[in-house]
Amino acid sequence: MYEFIPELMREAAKIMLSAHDIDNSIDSKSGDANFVTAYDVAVQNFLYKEIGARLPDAVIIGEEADDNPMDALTTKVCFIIDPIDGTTNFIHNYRFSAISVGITDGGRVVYGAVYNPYMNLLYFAERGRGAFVETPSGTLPIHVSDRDLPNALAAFGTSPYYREELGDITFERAKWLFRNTRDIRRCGSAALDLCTVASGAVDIFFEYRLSPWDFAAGSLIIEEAGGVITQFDGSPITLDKPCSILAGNNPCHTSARESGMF
Ligand code: 2AM
Ligand code: CA
Repeated sequence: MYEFIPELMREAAKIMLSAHDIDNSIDSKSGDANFVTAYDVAVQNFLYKEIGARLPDAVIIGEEADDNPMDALTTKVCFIIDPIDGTTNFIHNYRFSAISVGITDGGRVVYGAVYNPYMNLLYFAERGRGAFVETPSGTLPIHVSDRDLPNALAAFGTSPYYREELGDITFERAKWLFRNTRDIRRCGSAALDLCTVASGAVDIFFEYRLSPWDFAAGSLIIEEAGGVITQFDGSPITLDKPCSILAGNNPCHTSARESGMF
């Protein structure tokens, strides 16, 4: 059932790589810095069409869809798709964005794949079978690091679309991590942030509010890579609505939680 997905994502990414005149393809959604381009829509349409052709009964939830069948999450096999995660990077030609495809069964993520076409890295995981990255020189297993917080590299997202509400409290936590780790990073794609945690480059990541398409695939990739992903208060992430995300290796996730900052 999953085998065709990586190939489909590589095909869809050609639409991203062919992008030109992106600034003129922007349409802004509700909220600050919440952009969608004609390319987001084209990648999503391509994935809907191709998945629908192979699995006519598949339920698909996509960031750019007008009306998502969230009710189906608990009962059906669902695809949760972010056609371009890191849209602001994409608009600026920062070349750090990804396609994210998660599959849920009975409300649990059972497969996830995140493809960064600029680096040609395709991260994927199937529940119970570990996490891997397909690189130009072969497929490698990935694992979270074992660094503790003082030796950690920390990453965070700024929730720019809720900057009035979440800006200050986000940067307070980022400042705390800056003081208590080796350094901090902000890459602009939550799906890729989760993959950098899964592959052990980054040790702890947080963002105040993300949507299921940002983290569905990455959450399984982290768990299968031996990491932990929860909301700030330690409760399970929600696939049917936005939530906070705290993800890391076990020691860093535990230290962050015990600090009282999250
Ligand atoms: P996007 O690029 O697909 O929009 C940036 O901080 C991260 O937050 C990106 O992964 C971005 O995904 C995501 N994001 C953007 N708008 C969002 C919104 N309204 N709600 C939740 N997450 C969002
Ligand atoms: Ca997106």
